[in-house]
Amino acid sequence: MALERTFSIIKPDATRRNLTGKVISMLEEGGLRVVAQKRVKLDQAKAEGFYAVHKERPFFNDLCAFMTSGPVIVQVLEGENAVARNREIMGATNPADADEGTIRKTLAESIEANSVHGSDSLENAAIEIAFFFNNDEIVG
Ligand code: IDP
Ligand code: MG
Repeated sequence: MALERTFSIIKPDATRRNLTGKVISMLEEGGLRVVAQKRVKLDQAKAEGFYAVHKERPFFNDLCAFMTSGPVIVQVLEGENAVARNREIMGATNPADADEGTIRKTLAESIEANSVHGSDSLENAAIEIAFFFNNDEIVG
């Protein structure tokens, strides 16, 4: 087991429905600790930069429009195997495929408006954390 940090976003569909606290509770109950957090509104450039890896995908423009449609909560989560653990707590990308009890099964509206983002590897977690946070904003 390894203590890791991962990057998380509570997406606009969740902030719009006032589910910020519900999502944080599910993360904490899953064994993760919020060690940095802020509420921000992404602009087009920030959303496109964050999702640059998806720029050739057919849903890229819709995804960036969705992610700039309202406030988001960006977070650094810490815990044992935090990257994989967070992906388990989140559930599958499409809420229809997500396991019972996961955030996406419980809360998500659609494959796009799926309530949370979570890094998919330790390497990407470090890149994504640095995209939003300075080191002095992360307090473990
Ligand atoms: P992930 O968030 O589970 O890692 P990714 O494949 O990295 O899934 O996709 C990034 C985000 O793009 C998803 O969370 C979702 O919001 C959106 N997305 C993924 N696939 C589709 C799709 O087929 N249609 C619309 N939006 C999608
Ligand atoms: Mg992904």
